[in-house]
Amino acid sequence: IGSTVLGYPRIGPNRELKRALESYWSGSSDEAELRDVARQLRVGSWTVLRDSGLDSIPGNTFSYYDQVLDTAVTVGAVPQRYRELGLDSLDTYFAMARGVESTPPLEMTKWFDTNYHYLVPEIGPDTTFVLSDRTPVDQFREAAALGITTRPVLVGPLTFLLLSKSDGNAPEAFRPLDRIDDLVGVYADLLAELRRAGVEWVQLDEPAFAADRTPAELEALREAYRRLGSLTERPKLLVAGYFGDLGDALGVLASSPIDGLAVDLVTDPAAAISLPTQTGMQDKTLVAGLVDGRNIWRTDLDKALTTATTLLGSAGELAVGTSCSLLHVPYDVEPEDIDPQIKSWLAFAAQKVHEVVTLGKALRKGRGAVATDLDVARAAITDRASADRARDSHVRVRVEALRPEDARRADYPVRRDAQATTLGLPPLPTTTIGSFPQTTDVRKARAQLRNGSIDETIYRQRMREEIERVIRLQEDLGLDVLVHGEPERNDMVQYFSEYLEGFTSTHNGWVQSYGSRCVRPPILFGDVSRPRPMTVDWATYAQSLTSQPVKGMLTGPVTILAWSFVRDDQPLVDTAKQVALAIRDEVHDLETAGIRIVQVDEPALRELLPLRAVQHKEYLNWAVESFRLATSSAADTTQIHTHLCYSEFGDVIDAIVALDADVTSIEAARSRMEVLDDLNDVGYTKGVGPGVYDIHSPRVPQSAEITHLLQAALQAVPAERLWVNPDCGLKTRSYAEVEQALRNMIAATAQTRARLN
Ligand code: THG
Ligand code: ZN
Repeated sequence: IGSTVLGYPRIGPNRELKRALESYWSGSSDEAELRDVARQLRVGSWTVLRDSGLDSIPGNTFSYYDQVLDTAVTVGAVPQRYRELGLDSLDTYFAMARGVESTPPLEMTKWFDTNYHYLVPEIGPDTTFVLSDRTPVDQFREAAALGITTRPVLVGPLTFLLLSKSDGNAPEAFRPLDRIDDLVGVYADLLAELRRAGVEWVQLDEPAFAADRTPAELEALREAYRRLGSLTERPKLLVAGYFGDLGDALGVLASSPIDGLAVDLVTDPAAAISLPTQTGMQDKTLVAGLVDGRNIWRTDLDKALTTATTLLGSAGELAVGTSCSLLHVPYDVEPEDIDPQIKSWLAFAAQKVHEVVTLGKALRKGRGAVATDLDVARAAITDRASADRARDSHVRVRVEALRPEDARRADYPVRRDAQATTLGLPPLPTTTIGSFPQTTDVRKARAQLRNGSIDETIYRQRMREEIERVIRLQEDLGLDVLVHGEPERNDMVQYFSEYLEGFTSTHNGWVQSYGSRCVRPPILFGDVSRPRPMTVDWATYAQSLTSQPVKGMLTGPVTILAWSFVRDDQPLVDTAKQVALAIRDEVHDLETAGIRIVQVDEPALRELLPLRAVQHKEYLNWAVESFRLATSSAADTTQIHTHLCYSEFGDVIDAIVALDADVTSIEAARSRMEVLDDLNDVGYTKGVGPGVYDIHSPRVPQSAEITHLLQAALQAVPAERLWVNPDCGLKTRSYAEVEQALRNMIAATAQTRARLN
């Protein structure tokens, strides 16, 4: 294998796939046009990887939506409700991904602790596993026809089942993993077909073993690879475990009859020490994942080579690679117009491929063969390590001086009484989460500001007009706590990063989040501070228009970190404190400007939770502490809200209590208020706004439904503590839906209040 990468981005260097998909979905183009764009993207990636000099090129890394969904289709795990739609294969696939009028899509959730989302396969006792799609074979042939040999990448059978959920018909005790024997049979068929097509190596991704696994799951891993390894007709098997320490799975895989093992030495550097002691590696290829596939910093090639050298002799053959697929980084830093010094510290996918090639050559031919590349890399690493601009002594002094009491507010009853007096809200106060629909006018103004056809003054005027409209609408609807609607923000993390020192951003650094949706994570390169207020003008303008309280809207430190490329030269906890202080300054300025309620959102609180339970406590401690640091300067009379979404809260429920916000709004409509019982169980006694309708659906809830939910909520929470709000921001909805839904929400609240008396 020599040198390789475990995967490559697929959305297109200029998001060609996004455009082609959205055009196909809207009916503006046909299947042939979409397939043509897809083929060009594959050819483009293979060509780039071949020309870069990699020894082994990953194949089957293209996907129209998601690689887990692709795997489900390949093995025949298409639930009956999608088959019944009678659509052709591509549209059945998109129905599973996006839903159709009559049938909602598969559930979507986070791919481990990344910002990528996969579709959750549904597996039951009756799922018929059968090789149903030959895309991996076809794509191998497509590349081969161009003279390019690829190594097809598949989601491994264990990871596939461990990420699946039981389908609706499965008995309580059923686990998708119960079906491993049948599934391995289909993988055996696929491997045989790949072999017959001429495939030499396949890569089976098993990142599920970087998380805690039971002995039974490890046994299933051993048995599956014993079976696959024993097949007579198969390519060589490279199993890739990444995103962390493989624990006991490392030994299981090392002793399995597979041909290669890829390990992530970036998240688990200690594996470099344990690998040489593993029995079974002597007849295998070890792919040392030394180049970070998830972050955008240049690799310290000297250090990587030193690690690689210690591994020489610990395996039958040593190769170098990325820690994981490059799906999680943008394509190319070259065209970016980033400050040249910072740019010299960065490596996106194309640059990382070059790093891997350089490391491979250095190992094979000696450092002298790549002396220039090593010199350039060394200079950049040294420059970054000593760069003044990455350090701000004011920030450091301020962090050093922090005392525990800086992250503590007065006791809740004191705050509650003070806030009751200043705010004078009715029982069951109504509010929204913060954003209102982004109209075409608002988007247009932002685009015009970017391309210079309007100036800052006109832009701000347009935003003010929008804010005034949103305030009047909320007054008309009769909401109690108003918001300015956030017309000035596209992505909240992007918005804040543009104001903060220590961040830079890209023009085209898109990373796939799910399907055709992408994010452009800001790059956090240095000490963080807030030179000037970020939201105060908008919030105070909104407040000047109304006598109702207007909530200030901020994003919390954990979420800012989770959705940025963070520095790797200091612990995340140190960066979190700096970001927390910047938010703290903003909370203070909002308060001084007369804003009486400030919401600090932490939708990504669950997302950064480590894959291993032993690390949860340490993470949750600093995550909670940074939120409290951001919010604890607030006066007793200032009400702090937070909002959480996108997740199951079970693992972080104690942390929600520890955040010590005065009011927490939380996704709940779909789970029928169960989260309130969970909060009671852990002793939560503050304000809570369980979302009373699901904003992710275009469906407008009737007021009777909301009344029902409020009645259910009142079983768990007394009226003094209960807030009424949708379950997330309204940015992605239309005004027609939002107005009607909020009217119904207000009507339901009025009815419920009347019954209280
Ligand atoms: N911001 C960031 N990360 C996130 C979210 C976010 N990660 C988790 C979750 N939310 C992911 N969800 C989305 C939802 C919508 C889009 C992206 C991620 C989206 N993106 C636009 C697109 O692809 O067309 C581009 C947006 C832009 O122009 O900036 O719609 O909210 N950071
Ligand atoms: Zn939300």
